[in-house]
Amino acid sequence: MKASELFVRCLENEGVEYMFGVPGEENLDIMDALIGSPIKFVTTRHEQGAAFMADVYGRLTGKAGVCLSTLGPGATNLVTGFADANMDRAPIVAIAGQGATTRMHKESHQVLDLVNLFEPISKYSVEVREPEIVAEIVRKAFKAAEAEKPGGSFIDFPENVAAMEVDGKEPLKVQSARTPVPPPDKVEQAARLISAARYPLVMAGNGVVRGNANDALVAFAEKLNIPVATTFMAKGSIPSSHPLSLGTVGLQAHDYVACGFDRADVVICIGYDMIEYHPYLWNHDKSAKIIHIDMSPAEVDEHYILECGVVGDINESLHAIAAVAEPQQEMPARSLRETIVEELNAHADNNAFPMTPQRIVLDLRKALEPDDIVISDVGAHKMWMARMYQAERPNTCIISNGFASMGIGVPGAVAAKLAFPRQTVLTVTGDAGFLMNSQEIETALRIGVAMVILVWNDSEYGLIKWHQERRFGRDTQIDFSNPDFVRYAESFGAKGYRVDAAAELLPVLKQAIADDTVVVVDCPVDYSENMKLTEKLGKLVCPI
Ligand SMILES: Cc1ncc(C[n+]2csc(CCOP(=O)(O)OP(=O)(O)O)c2C)c(N)n1
Ligand SMILES: [Mg+2]
Repeated sequence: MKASELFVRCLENEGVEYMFGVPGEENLDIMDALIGSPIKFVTTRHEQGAAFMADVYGRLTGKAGVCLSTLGPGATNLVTGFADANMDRAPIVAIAGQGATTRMHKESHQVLDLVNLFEPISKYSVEVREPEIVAEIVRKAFKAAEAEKPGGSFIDFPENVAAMEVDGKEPLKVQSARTPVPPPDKVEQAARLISAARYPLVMAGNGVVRGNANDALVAFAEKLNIPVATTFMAKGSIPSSHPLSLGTVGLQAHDYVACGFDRADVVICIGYDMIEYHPYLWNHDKSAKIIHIDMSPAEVDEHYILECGVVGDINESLHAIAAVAEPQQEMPARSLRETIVEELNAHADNNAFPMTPQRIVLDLRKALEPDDIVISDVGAHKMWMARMYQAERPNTCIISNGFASMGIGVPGAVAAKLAFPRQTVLTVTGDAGFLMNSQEIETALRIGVAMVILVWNDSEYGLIKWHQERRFGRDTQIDFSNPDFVRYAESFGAKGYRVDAAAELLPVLKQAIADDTVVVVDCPVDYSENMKLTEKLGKLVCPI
């Protein structure tokens, strides 16, 4: 068998369903070995699209998403999507063909040191130097990518090694380590702190979703009567409609939920990652007593000094602590929750056009079922989605908040629909982020994947304008003009609709979902709401 064939057998052994990528010269042997394999190859129109597809596939399934490129420019095009997965804790394995080992010691056409290029953005970056090590490398790459905290593995595969014969080797058994149970003394200490707390608050992060601890989180909160705020990447880990939910934290401005953190004496961080929401933003005076419950130890930060760290399986930790801690007699954040819910629904009947961000998010929620998946791109629209979209289930509102790269929306939606074909998949994107990877509309249509692309049209880099206005009171270099998005969609063979009045959005979204193909919805947005929010939150008097 050739090394490339063994390589593909190893990928099959890992349970790989899809491989996203662009064929090239230096991966000819790998592409050929895929013929007849149960692995479905999805040919994309840009390697960045392939990497974002692998990113979102990994985040939604917990199994590493796989992407492939050729050497040099193909591999550099993978970098952004790959780094996004790595910093968002999504398991991903990227493979690049490479020039032959006989020309890697000198200046040579398209040859770059890819192992070093990927080193700082991966957990494991390696070159296949000999055919005999293929099975070990593939197993190690998947193990590293999928182990807590998940991230990226990069495999550089020189073309002459891929073509070599290898005898007597086969894929290695897939084994995954179980997260150990937390130490009993730590459970007791956490329970004591919680029992003595006067105003405890939970901050749930993406670790809860990765650790499948959503039900345990809700049971913990209910048993102890403690309110829960989630980070952007943990939306839905407690249903937004739950009476103990305080919505989403992470907006840098002092939002309503931040009032809860101002008051809290004990903050219980569960699966929380400071990459999303820096502790100085919610523990500026370092007065909070922090309990860290996660699968891995806490990162070091002067604003994140622990009172108690409970490291182990999150389900086990939550059950064990809830069994012994004393519940709070009342939920002091009740009035805060009431204010937050009122704020979430305030624009339901706002007919202004261009539409307010708040009304767009509310109509979007009405158009989608609780299990449907929405993927946000990155921009001002992401802030509004994070703040206001009411997710009822985990992994139904995907937001990149580690690396936070524009361009994830369209390719991410392709992967989400492949992973969950029965759920409606919709991406919310800015007009700038949309054009960064809109070429993947062709991929989606070619492979028969339906999705709705809701473009918030402001002809600007809206988030940057928001920051410029906030900091300097004026803006610069953020305007651009857009193509006609309806005709652009139609030129691919997709459908396109333009929203011309606020009352049209909901029926247009319902129609777009029913169309069951790729549909672009062009929705003008009024971002004067951005600065209004900044001003309102600047003057916020806490309701508690
Ligand atoms: C790849 C990448 N480039 C630049 C940025 C910085 N950035 C964040 S949001 C943003 C503007 C996004 O504009 P648009 O997609 O139109 O969304 P809007 O803010 O208007 O909703 C920029 C340039 C980024 N996060 N990712
Ligand atoms: Mg924009």
